[in-house]
Amino acid sequence: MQVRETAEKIKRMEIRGAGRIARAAAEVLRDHAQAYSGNDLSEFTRTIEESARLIVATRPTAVSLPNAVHMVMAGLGTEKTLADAREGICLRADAFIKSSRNAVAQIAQIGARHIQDGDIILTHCNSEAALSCIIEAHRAGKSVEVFATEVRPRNQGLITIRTLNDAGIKTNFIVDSAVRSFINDIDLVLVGADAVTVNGAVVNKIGTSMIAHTAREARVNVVVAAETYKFAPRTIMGEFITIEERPGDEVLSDEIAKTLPYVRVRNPAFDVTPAEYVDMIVTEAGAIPPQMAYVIIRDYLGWDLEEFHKNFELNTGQEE
Ligand code: RI2
Repeated sequence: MQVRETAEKIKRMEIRGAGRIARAAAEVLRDHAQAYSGNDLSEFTRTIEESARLIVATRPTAVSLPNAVHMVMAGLGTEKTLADAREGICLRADAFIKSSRNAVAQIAQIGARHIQDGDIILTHCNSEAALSCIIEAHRAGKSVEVFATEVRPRNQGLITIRTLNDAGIKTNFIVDSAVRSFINDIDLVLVGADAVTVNGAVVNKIGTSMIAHTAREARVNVVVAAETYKFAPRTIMGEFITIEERPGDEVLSDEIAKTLPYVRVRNPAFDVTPAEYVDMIVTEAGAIPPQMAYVIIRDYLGWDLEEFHKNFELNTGQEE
């Protein structure tokens, strides 16, 4: 079944990046709806809901994933016929995918304006949104140079340097622990986000908070590029973002680990950068201070507190 395959790919990070996994989720729900061969509306609803739960449960941190699924599922249950329900899923999935791509393109335009000619930018991990700003600034004729981290343990930095290289952007590749050694050469830290909480904290690849702290100490601005669907509505209700802890063998091979019975490998995939370490979040709705996160949740995700209680609940069992 295609939904299971996509879920596995997201889990294994063959499909990765907060925006990409959200679009993959919308795509697979659409394809599943199209492929449904029965003629029973309640069975259709059940099977789509089951798929939605399966997809949401793949990775717990990137809130783009449940937000995308929520947008695709909204309305299911109110539609009166199977044809309408199927069409609804397909239309909403396509609308999400299109708006997600547009959002990245708009972020590129807005973010590029915050990059000055001659800037040296530090980026961490592989963020489509953050890279789009750098590439757009370069395309607009600004001279930019990038420091890209390696990003242990999954080495997403390799994807970043390839993209930057292909765009013809001068790039320095450094190990994660070299950030403080180069911070005084940096004009701007520019990263993506997996989630932004209502108090403006940014959840992103492990190491981001250390980089932001180092940048603050060196008085270097930290800018986050994040589509509005990466803001986390449920944090209004006091929910925490679950930080995914991935298997230890991503860090240390099982072969070595089994010779070290007293050693436990810890592998959190993300960390939290408090709002006070973030100067600006560039969204498709504009560049905002992190303290405005609530406004984005209210105005762009349209999820108010009352709606929470009415809405389709994806009981993934991941909440803390
Ligand atoms: P875009 C990634 O997570 C990184 O943490 C990256 O900063 C973030 O998603 C946002 O990526 P992972 O899937 O949506 O590599 O901007 O764990 O591409």
